[in-house]
Amino acid sequence: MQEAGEYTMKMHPMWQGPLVAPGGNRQSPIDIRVRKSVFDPHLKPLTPDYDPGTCSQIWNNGYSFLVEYDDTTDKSILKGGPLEDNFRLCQFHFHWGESNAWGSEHTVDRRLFPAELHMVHWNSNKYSRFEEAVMEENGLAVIGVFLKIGKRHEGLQKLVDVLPAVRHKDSVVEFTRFDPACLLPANIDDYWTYAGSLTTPPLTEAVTWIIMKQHIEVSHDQLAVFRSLLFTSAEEEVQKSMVNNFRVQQPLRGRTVRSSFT
Ligand code: SG7
Ligand code: ZN
Repeated sequence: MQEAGEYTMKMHPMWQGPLVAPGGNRQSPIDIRVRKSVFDPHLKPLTPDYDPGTCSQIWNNGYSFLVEYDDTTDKSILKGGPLEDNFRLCQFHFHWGESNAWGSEHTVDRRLFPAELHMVHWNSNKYSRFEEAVMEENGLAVIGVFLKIGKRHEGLQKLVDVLPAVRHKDSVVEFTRFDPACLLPANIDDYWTYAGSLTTPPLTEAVTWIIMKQHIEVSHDQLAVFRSLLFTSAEEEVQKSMVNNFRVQQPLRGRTVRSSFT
């Protein structure tokens, strides 16, 4: 599975050019070894405070689809948990596999999930724009949520319904009033956190990862709609299904994964 992912990444145009893996010491994603994670009693509850009114559009960027939020003000923010500052929500996206047997970027005791949600936030106390924060050590906070196959997710369905409109790379449609909190699991108090990187170029080591212990359930049919998206633009002759858009796992290199729970 991992080879399939690596292959996709190597073949994908986004991975060509100067932005190759910097080979740093805190790259993502990683395998979370549950019994090696360290309970930290000082970790606070996470307090997302999102305004659905900041939701603006969906964009197929040729790697995933991004649900983008207006981040010119502090209206949709994340604080608490391992974070000292306020982090503004700018977008969320997913990674998924061609089958339900794999697709997540992070794993838990080597267990793979069919998909993983990433909610991307940048530090608005220290920086003024995402582009600035992405280059800095404490610039970004990404919440990761694993998706499992089960019953249909009603909140996600609103999104699934508009995906056919962004089937091709570079297509964008207006998408408003979507509450990102509806995609979080019921229990957000239990999470793992570690210092890592973006999993796509520029792969900068700017991310405080917050990985939810509890997964959310989506139906097979909902994930099938993700898989009907394309890596390719409408002009390209050979169309390629958007699947296996995950990065291979990276070495832990002495990092500690902390948990908010015992
Ligand atoms: C940055 O990292 C951007 C995103 C990218 C994300 O937010 O580079 O890409 C663009 C074009 O906005 O998201 C799916 C994707 O390409 C990757 O973030 S992640 O580390 O959470 N996977
Ligand atoms: Zn991601």
